[in-house]
Amino acid sequence: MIITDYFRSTRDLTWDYALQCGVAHGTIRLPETPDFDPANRSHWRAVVERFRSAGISPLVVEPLPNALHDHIKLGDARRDECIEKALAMFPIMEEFGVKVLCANFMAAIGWTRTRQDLPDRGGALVTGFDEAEFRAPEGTPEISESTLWDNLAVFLRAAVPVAEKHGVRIALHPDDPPLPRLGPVARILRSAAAFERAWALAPSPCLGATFCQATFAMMGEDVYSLVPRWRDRIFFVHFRNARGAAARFRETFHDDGQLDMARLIRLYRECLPEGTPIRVDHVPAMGSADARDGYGATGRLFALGYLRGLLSGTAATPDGI
Ligand SMILES: [Mn+2]
Repeated sequence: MIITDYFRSTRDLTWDYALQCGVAHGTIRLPETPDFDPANRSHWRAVVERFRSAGISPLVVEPLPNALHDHIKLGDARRDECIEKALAMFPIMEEFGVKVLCANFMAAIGWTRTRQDLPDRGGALVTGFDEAEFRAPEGTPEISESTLWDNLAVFLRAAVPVAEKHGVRIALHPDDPPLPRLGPVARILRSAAAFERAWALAPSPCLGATFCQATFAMMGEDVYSLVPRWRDRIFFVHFRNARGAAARFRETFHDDGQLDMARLIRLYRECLPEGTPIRVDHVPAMGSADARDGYGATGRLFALGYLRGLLSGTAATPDGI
């Protein structure tokens, strides 16, 4: 496995913390500002060089920039121009050695929590979701399941052949929470069977999954049997723990949820290629200054150390990761 961390594209404290934890590879979020064109090679070069000069090699892009993907997911009037721009990213990713695109297909409402202040051990705070408390934002459009499947098919049939030509792998991220709908919006990537249906839309060795392990667990899937079954499909791992089920769950410290994290790491070691990128996901807020959205800088330190410890404890060689 290759440890990455999730980085915004301009340097902040998380870059320093990750470097201090020995992270040398990045899952990067591209700038979502009007002056950044994801189809422009020199715009990419500036971002990639900023990372490389800090000692971080970008390996994964997450997500597909929302300015493009929102239109693709909704299938609106701007869909085709946005797909063209998305396709133009693949040769650029190839040139810069960015091997994986992590893309979700949650339309209108992205990953969602109803609470960011659930007390956890020692006064740490975690996020949680309870369907009974969820209210869709005013003006959220109505989107049906069949429309979403159609829109996903249009995207994948256009994108997958181009990604394959350039050696880029598209790793679909599950819907979080993995419910049939959130208010007026249907959700489709909410079971293992749905992933297999999605892959059949554009069959290719370059189309697979981001194994956001706790999301699959909240679906009620047996994550321990999915890893060997999807050994050729898991291109990227989100290392995350939680307690509950799709309609009501909470995040936890990485050592404290319902998933057997050591067993999962052993399975990744056994089943996945050595260079598979992994990153920690959704951490508790530790200390009053830490962000409460699951992406706090301090909370990541424990998660990163825990991940590195498990990887070191299962390494083929004492110094390997
Ligand atoms: Mn995830």
